[in-house]
Amino acid sequence: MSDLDSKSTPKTAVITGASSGFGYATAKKFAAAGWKVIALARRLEKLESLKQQLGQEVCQIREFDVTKQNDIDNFRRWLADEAIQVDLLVNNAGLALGLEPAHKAEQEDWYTMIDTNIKGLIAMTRALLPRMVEANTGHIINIGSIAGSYAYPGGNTYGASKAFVAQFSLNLRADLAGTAIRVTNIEPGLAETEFSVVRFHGDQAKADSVYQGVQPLTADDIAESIFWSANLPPHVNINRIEVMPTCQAFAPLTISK
Ligand code: NDP
Ligand code: 8X3
Repeated sequence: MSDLDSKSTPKTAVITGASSGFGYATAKKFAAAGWKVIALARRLEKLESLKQQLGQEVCQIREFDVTKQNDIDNFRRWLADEAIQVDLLVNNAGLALGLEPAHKAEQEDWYTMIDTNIKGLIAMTRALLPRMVEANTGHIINIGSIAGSYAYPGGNTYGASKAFVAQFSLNLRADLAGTAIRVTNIEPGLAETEFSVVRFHGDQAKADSVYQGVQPLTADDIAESIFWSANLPPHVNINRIEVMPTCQAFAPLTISK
């Protein structure tokens, strides 16, 4: 392929959790810049509306659950059958469930977070990485969280799952040394999406109160960080980006008397 051809071939991004929040905004951002987007999530009707906005030439959608190995295997086979080379995998699908202290938290919620934020993310990576390595091109952008670095009450398993994402991202870099594959972990702080509605099991009023009186990050702010990381020259690897709204900072350590 000549330089001219490679410049005119649109790149392809696979985005998990593209039905709302960061994933949705990221799909729109990349599509506007001429990328092809493969948008994955469980809620097909939300993906349909994304596809309608972006056009079917640009956006392919798939009802997809990152916790289902079958969905991942079928997707990997489909990519190979269609000879689609993935330039960017955004491992964004994830969730927090509950904000109770550990001794009151629902164990099922913990398992769901582990299945989605950890097992889903590693399974997607394991499925798509071999063809990236084979072609010696590609980029994996994981969506971690500041909760993976800083403990807060009720963060328990959610924060731990994002700490996993941080270390897994670094370890991927170690394994991929000598290849052209890039790995980035983006660690947002408070951002207004469906995140809190999900965390509080559909309690919209409780979710709204999280963002009342402050200016949180927006999904577009994070899409911008993802886009910037992905569009730097190939010799530049952003290892991690920690991004908070200005209104958020660090609590002092607690001393109980
Ligand atoms: P949203 O709830 O708006 O979006 C989460 C997305 O993940 C949805 O598209 C949802 O789609 C998808 N998803 C959840 N479970 C699954 C699953 N099993 N399979 C496939 N898709 C799934 O929240 P955000 O956009 O805020 O969250 C995106 C990521 O950012 C998450 O990993 C979250 O932990 C992280 N994050 C969020 C922050 C915030 O304050 N908002 C801050 C730091 C990190 P569907 O339900 O249709 O499957
Ligand atoms: C979500 C960010 O600060 O709500 O990952 O834990 S925070």
